Amino acid sequence: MALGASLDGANLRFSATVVDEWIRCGARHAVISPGSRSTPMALAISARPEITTHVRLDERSAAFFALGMAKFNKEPVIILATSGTAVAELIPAAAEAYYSLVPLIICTADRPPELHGIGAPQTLRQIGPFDHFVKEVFDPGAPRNEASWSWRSLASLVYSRSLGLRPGPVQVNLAFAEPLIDGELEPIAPRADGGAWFSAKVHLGVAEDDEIHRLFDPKKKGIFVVGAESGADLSLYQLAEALGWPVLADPRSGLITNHPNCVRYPDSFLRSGEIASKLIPDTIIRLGESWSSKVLSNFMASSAQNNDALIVSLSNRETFVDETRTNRTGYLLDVLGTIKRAVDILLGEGISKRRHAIGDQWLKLWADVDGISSSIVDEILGWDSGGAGASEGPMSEPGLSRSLMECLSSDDIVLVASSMPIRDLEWFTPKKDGLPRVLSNRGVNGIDGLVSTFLGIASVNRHPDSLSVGLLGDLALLHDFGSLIWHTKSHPKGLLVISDNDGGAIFSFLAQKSDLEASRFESLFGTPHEADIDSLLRGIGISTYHIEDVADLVGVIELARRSNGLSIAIFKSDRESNLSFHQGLQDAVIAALAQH
Ligand SMILES: Cc1ncc(C[n+]2csc(CCOP(=O)(O)OP(=O)(O)O)c2C)c(N)n1
Repeated sequence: MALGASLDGANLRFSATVVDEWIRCGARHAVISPGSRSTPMALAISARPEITTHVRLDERSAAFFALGMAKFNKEPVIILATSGTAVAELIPAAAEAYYSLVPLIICTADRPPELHGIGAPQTLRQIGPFDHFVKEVFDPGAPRNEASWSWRSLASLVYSRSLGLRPGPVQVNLAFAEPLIDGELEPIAPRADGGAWFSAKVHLGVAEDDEIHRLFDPKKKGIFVVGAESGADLSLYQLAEALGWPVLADPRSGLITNHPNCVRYPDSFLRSGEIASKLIPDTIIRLGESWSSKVLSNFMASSAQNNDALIVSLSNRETFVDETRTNRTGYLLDVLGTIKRAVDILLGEGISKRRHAIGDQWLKLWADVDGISSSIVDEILGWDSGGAGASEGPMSEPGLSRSLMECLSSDDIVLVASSMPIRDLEWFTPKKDGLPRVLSNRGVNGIDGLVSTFLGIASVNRHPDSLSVGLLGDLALLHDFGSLIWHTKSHPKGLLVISDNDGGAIFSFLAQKSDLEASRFESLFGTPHEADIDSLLRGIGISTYHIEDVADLVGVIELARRSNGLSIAIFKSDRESNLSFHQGLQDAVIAALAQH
């Protein structure tokens, strides 16, 4: 059916072909923000039932929403925005996606070249705004039927470039000449077998056996430090067991377990210089992204600088974390295959039996201080790891993070904000099996776009037994409050937990807090918001729950599980007591360690 005055039909035929090809590549979700110039692509996307089309007015929210979906599914999501400032609104999410290696296909509708530089409305230079935040910019120019032979190749190349060894955003600038609706949405023919026109395959190798012997030397005192997206799985513990090395795993790694080699509280016990000096390793094997703990990264750096520890990163993505510039080698390889091969080699050689003299003592040193730290953290946060569960009483911010991890299951998912929540979660998540999956926007650590990222995650988390939970500060909520005002009746099922300490608690932990006079600190850093969050939410039809203790949290989680929509729970805290609570907790751990 003709959709409008027919010219040569290239706009719609091009758009229909590109979308058809993306579907053949695997695309399942698109987020569209309204605008006129993007019409051909908006019509092409929304015409296809294989793609779930999400419409979001605010492009900044739209892009973060797409980011959340892409993070959750680890597959590219299409974003479509119109020309002009709409394009610039996509930059924050593109930056986060670029640095956290999340695939996005960012389509920016544009006017054709002849309308640039002459004062045409809503027209700006669209090649360049993303600068370093996209892997590649595709600018095929206004669609021409003579170039239709290239359209499927273009689309599949765009898709595959968003993936690969370094997934990330790509931009496709779509110049459309008028009439925008110029014919029919009829794609040109696909490949005869119906498959994608082009796909890129990546095959990473396993480390050579002699390399494995050098890396995983049971005569050495080694540690594994594991963060998000490590490429490893629980078989790492077989290797750690064979070597007698501890595994320092953060909640985002998905590798915290009850295994004896799992070490959970390095941020607490490495604050003691005396303890840290006894734990200096010969070898540090880093897997995945960095932790937020400065204590841990300083420990690794000083082990390398002062004691010649060898730091090696293993990665199956084209990126190596090295926040203190102390890595000696980075290996781009099949991480899991290498771990499994190392286990075979070490067990085959009976290494695990021979290493006892070093390995057992070395592991015991770590396990002992971790155990002492654990008992103090448990006691102060009111949790009995022995099985009695939570004690009664008011909760702290660390207690909130800890309790959340205790109360959720491995089917659930948590998006954690990059201010205090990620630190509390990293530092106080218990050592136990069956923890939820944890995601965060740690590419560039923005406190922006977190509500939209959460809504994106929740909207694709369709597992009936899974609850999506977001743990955010009050400023992060208010920063992205606009995302909540749309589609309030169709928000996805999920629970947002807001730690409301009336401002940015994280700044209380910095030197600015002690160096500046209180009023200056408050106005520049603490930034109390003076907003009545309950009323704001009520105003858009969302009622809130309040959490004061673990029982409240358990109740709210149960309600959220039964609800089909968005639940928001607020935990009222204050920044001063949060600071002293943290200090008291760390002091208590150090004091307990000193007694042993
Ligand atoms: C987009 C952006 N702007 C500013 C910052 C700097 N910043 C880091 S944390 C923070 C305050 C966060 O406050 P809140 O969300 O309430 O969390 P809390 O610190 O209380 O845990 C700010 C402004 C940032 N990371 N990202």
